[in-house]
Amino acid sequence: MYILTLFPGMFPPVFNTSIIKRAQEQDLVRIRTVDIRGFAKDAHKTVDDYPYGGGPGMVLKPEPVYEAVDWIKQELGREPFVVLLTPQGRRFSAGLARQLAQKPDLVLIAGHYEGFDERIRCLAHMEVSVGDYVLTGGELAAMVVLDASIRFVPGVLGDKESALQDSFSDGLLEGPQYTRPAEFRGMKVPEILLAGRHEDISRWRRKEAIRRTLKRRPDLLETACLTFEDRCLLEQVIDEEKASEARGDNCGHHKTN
Ligand code: 6GU
Repeated sequence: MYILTLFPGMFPPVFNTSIIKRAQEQDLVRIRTVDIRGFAKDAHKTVDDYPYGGGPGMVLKPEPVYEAVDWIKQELGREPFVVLLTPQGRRFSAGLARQLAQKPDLVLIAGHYEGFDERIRCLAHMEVSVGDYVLTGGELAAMVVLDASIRFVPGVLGDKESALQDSFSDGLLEGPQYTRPAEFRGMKVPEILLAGRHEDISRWRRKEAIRRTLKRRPDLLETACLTFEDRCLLEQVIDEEKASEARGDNCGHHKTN
């Protein structure tokens, strides 16, 4: 995976830490940052210029970006899948992360400044945005895309951490988790988790995942993959929540927002 950027210095602290570091050490992924400025032709290493027609800010020039992508293609000897990071792109998601993780060669282009020359878009197979807000540059977005995608590369996470158990992988949020102590400042861990009946625990976890999704992201339930049993749990949760609302409780030890 290649990241084209004007600020390669932003990446090492992120990539040389934790899971991404381990994935590189195990040769499961190879990440290289490519400094766009290195492909500027003139003595001043110019990568941006004034917009034609006037207006504020600077625009990223096309030549160095094209040159950089050409150089990557030559090095690879194959056509990479090129992603342009822009707030105008397709909204990033777990599904897209999974798709990108399957690409053998990925190039992420992180623009900066007010914008980039429109002709840079022609280089990209896909434009991706990480959300409806504007960042000062595509670097943080590239880190988000890379981090979320790497988790779907086989072997990067252990079985226990598997991305397939995460929030969103089956369209649901994860339920609550606890560790010791069993009681902390009056807040108790649910009895069922302490009792050690594994079937009950699995069922409770699934039910609480459904409850959490219903309360926080009901929109996700419309597209989630729910089994018949899940739908029964959902019915139960809806009834329980109605009853709880009628009683006016604030659901256990968590403060409601
Ligand atoms: Cl990909 N880039 C920038 N600069 N801002 C963004 C974004 C990307 N996604 C959301 N905001």
